[in-house]
Amino acid sequence: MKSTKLPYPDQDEAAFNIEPVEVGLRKNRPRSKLLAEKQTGKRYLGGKNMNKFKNPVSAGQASRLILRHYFQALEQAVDSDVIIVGAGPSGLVCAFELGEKGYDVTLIDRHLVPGGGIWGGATSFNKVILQKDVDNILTEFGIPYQEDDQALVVSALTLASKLIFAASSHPKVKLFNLMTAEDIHCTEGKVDGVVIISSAIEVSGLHVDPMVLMSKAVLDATGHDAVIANLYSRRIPLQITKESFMNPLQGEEDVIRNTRMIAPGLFVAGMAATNISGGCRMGPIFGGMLLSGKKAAQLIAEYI
Ligand code: 48H
Repeated sequence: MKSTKLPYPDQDEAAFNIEPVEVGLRKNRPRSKLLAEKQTGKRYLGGKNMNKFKNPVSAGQASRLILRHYFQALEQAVDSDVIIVGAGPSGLVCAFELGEKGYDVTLIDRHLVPGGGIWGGATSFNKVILQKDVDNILTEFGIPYQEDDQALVVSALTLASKLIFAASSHPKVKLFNLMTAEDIHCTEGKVDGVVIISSAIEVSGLHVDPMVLMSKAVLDATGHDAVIANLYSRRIPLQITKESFMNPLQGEEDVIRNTRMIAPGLFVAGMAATNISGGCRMGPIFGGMLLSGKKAAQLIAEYI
């Protein structure tokens, strides 16, 4: 094997990975690293010092920081402008849009991984289809797409992760996963809060009391189950018509039309809107979900 003199005192072969490197392209890499890469034709990852942290974090420090920051966020969520229940496509888009408008948004989802029904595409084939009309929304969220046969094709994984990233990293949005909405708070007929419980407690069936987050408006974006709308209707009956047959051409327009306020302070979007107003199903076509989230944000902003 050809021996090469490397420019670092603590150099060792293990510091180089096996991928060939296009030397000279990474202009802002230090000259000495570039030289090392040029000599070996491999990416320089660092010397023996890689085995040590300059700023180690202890277990106690990690626990303290997690508790401090999580409960700081949860305490702020006790009073927010809008609570969105369900972080599927419609809820995520609505949360981001309201955050962009300057509202304090609390977004909760009962599952470990938000994203709702996006991840699996259609029957686990992880692509989703959108109308060309929503190319500007995909661009807004930095989601790459391919145009084919007069429609847009997107990776379900990219769509889910980009929407989650946009909402969860927005400074005005607080996203809590593993948090279940089990009831609603109502004052003089107006919905103004959500009763929450840790999903772990809900799943375990333990007898533990929940607590309440308050807001000026609540969005039911819980998908097919329309959980919040049904909780309301159990006390003050709404005229609820379950979703109709699969018909994407109609269903995609139904979901936008049915995105609305259904009781004072209570809004519906996405499949929840379809599932209380008798709209058609639409399968793996997602343009309507994104537009429903946008419309909900606009209606809620006008209301509060
Ligand atoms: C907290 C809850 C609770 C609760 C549920 O189903 P989703 O993806 O919702 P939408 O409406 O934004 O998108 C629908 C779309 O994914 C879909 O299913 C389509 C297009 N189907 C077409 C067809 O023909 O079937 O997400 C809802 C989210 C989920 O992440 C749930 O975990 C969450 O709501 N959720 N969160 N408390 N009680 N119930």
